[in-house]
Amino acid sequence: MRIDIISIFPEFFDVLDLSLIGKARHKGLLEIHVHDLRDQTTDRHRTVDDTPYGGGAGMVMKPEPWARALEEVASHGKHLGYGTPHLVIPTPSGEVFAQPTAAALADCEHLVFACGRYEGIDERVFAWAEELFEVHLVSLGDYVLNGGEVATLAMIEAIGRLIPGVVGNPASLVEESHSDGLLEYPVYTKPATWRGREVPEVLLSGDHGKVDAWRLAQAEERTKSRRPDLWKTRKDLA
Ligand code: 6GU
Repeated sequence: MRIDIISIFPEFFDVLDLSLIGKARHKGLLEIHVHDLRDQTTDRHRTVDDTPYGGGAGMVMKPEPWARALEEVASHGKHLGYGTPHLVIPTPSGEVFAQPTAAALADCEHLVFACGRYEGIDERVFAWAEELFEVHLVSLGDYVLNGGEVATLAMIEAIGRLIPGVVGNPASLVEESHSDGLLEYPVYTKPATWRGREVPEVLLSGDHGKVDAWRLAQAEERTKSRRPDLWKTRKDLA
């Protein structure tokens, strides 16, 4: 997979050299390129924002630097032989990003992340971009970040770990929270008694059938109490 990231803070993405994602890049499973939006400006101050039409607080990102940056990455991807690129625009007014979103994006050959700042990007850019990309406006949840950079890092981690070969043991992808609409069951390691607290007896029994049943019951109990929204969806589907 190839990922292009466009941002006015390219240094934000230095952390993508670390850990599993860093290793995946090293192994050639994942290619990530970061672009400075300001390289697409033509004025002396490298201006990317301007005041909003209609008035109001804050600034809006100008459309032209975005169009140039997006054209450049789309045309480069096409030149390299990738299929239609998918453009992900992190925004609190997007659709909520969840595990199925990560799984769908993990199947794409070419992803582009457009990190907005300030009050957002001129709305006309989104419809314009539909001519070159499949466009996804995506939110991490109901809270506000200062820009798309941190959201992009979170999404790249969620997507990247689903690419075959990135996570060492593929079985760990199957058992974790959200892979089946349930939160993950509680886990324990040695010692069996720690500061007066015991590991649940069933986990020491060696009876795999009983262990599986206990884990499922724990996952269900947890989902019911911590995430009644997920629990309801699961019951409605059943
Ligand atoms: Cl994707 N972007 C921003 N700026 N804020 C957010 C978000 C995204 N998701 C939740 N809050």
